[in-house]
Amino acid sequence: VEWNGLFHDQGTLYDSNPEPGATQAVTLTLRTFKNDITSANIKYYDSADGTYHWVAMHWTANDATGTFDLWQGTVPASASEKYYRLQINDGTATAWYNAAGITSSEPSSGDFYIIPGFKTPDWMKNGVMYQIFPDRFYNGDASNDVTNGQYTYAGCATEQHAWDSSVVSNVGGCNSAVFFGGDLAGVDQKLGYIKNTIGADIIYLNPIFLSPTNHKYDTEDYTKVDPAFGSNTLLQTLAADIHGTANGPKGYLVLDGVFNHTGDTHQWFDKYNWWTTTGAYESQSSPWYGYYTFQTWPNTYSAFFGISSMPKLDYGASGSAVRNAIYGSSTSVVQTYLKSPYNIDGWRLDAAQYLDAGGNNGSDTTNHQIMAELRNAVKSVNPNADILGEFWGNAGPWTDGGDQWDGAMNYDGFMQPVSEWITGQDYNGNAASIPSSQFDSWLHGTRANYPTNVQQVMSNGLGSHDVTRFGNRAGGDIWKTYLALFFQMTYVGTPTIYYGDEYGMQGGADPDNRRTFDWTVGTSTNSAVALTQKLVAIRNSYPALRTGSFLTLLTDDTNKLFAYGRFDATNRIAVALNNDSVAHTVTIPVWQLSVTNGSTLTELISGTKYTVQNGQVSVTVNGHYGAILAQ
Ligand code: ARE
Ligand code: CA
Repeated sequence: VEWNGLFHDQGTLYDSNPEPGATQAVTLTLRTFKNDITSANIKYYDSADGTYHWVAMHWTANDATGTFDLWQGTVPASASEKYYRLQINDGTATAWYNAAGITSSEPSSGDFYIIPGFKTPDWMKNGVMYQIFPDRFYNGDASNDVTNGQYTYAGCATEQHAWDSSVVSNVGGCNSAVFFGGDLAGVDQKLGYIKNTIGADIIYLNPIFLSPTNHKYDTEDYTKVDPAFGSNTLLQTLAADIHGTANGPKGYLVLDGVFNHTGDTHQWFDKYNWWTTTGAYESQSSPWYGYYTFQTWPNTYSAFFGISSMPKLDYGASGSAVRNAIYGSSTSVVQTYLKSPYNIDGWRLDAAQYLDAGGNNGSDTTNHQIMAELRNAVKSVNPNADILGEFWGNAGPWTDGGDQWDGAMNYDGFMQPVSEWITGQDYNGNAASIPSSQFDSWLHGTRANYPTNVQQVMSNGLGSHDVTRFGNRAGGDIWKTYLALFFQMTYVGTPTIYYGDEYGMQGGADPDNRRTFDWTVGTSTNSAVALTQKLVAIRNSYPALRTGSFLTLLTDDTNKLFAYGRFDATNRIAVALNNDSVAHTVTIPVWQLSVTNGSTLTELISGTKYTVQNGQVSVTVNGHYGAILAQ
């Protein structure tokens, strides 16, 4: 079997029903070199009966260029989850093909998924997300700025702003110097920048509810937007403006759901007796005593990473008061903001792996049950709402059953490999470098962790508020940002721009990764912003870049090159990336995309046209730059 001719994935060219319902059969297509094989089979595991089933594939057609044969077989409809691999025979040898790759002996993991009834939001598949740390983006209303002493807070720790050593202030918010005045009015006023200049349509806001810190991960009141950020009415206005088309395309709003823990100033806990009611810390007969886990009341209790200002919620059993308050009832936090008059479009679930009963940090079995209940609650209010989990490794246990999250922040399958390949550092800024071939195999392996519709809604960022800035890791070399943008906007998953990354903002670890947005740099005349705009526009105009198949075309470790195809029934696109600091001519085997000799491919940034010869095109790509060739 000639492995180089084999291809199958769950793009629409090779899968008749990427998100099937329980009554829809799925016809799968396998591509092989013409006349290469004698038979092929789908071998699938059906969770309904716990056994493997075989479906013989049959020859159906040739591709348009006559290079390939197409074989098909159909997995019958049913409601049960299935996993499949393909067995391919040429009379002498056998090859196996699944999401993890091609092998000569049968694989034991990495199969493709069929999960009837599991849909991830189309707007997330097709969108570009812009992540904002609200205090640092834009001050749209100076009248709500935090003043000295406004927040009294017992958990003050000194924070030094690495970018300006004259500013030494407190994470706890004891001092106004740590607040920079950014707010929801600021986001609203800059929608034109986000939607038109960048072209992003999904806005993800770090926490916005009342809390004494600038990051607001220690919630004091889920029912109130922090007054330094605005008001609940302003949140409604912002959501409506994001949804509207006055500033660009219709948009979507995702909020940060911090539900593993509250702040210690929350009414339910009330460590400092700020509330007239009695919190769990104040009395064992508090109505909320059972909301937390005390080892020795009141001072020893389960908390996020042992940080006492973040006491962990105890989710108890199904139907518990905490479950109802957070997501289970129609007046719960989760449901309230999904409904009118807010109508937010999704929740990013903070520290989602730890939610549980009894303060065990997710090590008991309740976490997945809680997540499944939370999904049901979210989807019952809005079936198109997105659930984006925060997890730093393989999030498969929360996505692959189709019953918990839609997707996750893609630290493991995007941010880390991109960082190591392009900057030679991991996302924490430590030396770590990988060649192109390893970059490719890392990506392949992490894609295989997820069903295709999950891959397509993974949040792919170059950085976040928890890691060093990409611009820092790139040593201030803006060309590395250019290259990263080429990849981000042409890869599988929702591109997520952490505010400022579009112009290579500098900054080390938390809190230095949360510098204020520089509005003199972040303009359409900035070269990186202008490139972002172009690349986002390209992504937005080619569905193949969002939901098309992905096929590696070449890796070259010596010249630091990587090329791949994104294609569907309408377009065939080849992307070439040059991770070297000097220009290289890349000869791309576009025959792999069934592009015919003599046909023309257009490079979408420059407009240059290339003619396909011998199944290839040769393109000269600048150092730390890319080329996108489309037909
Ligand atoms: C603040 C200071 C820090 C200081 C810390 C402790 O800024 O410098 O070290 O306090 O005193 C929020 C704020 C932070 C704040 C923190 C604690 O944003 O600024 O730190 O609260 O008050 C793990 C968790 C993951 C978590 C990351 C940070 O699994 O959930 O650590 N991320 C979320 C948010 C954060 C937020 C919180 C959780 C708390 O995105 O912004 O912090 O609500 C590996 C592991 C991961 C681990 C990761 C990073 O890869 O696999 O599990 O993530 O490393 O450590
Ligand atoms: Ca303000």
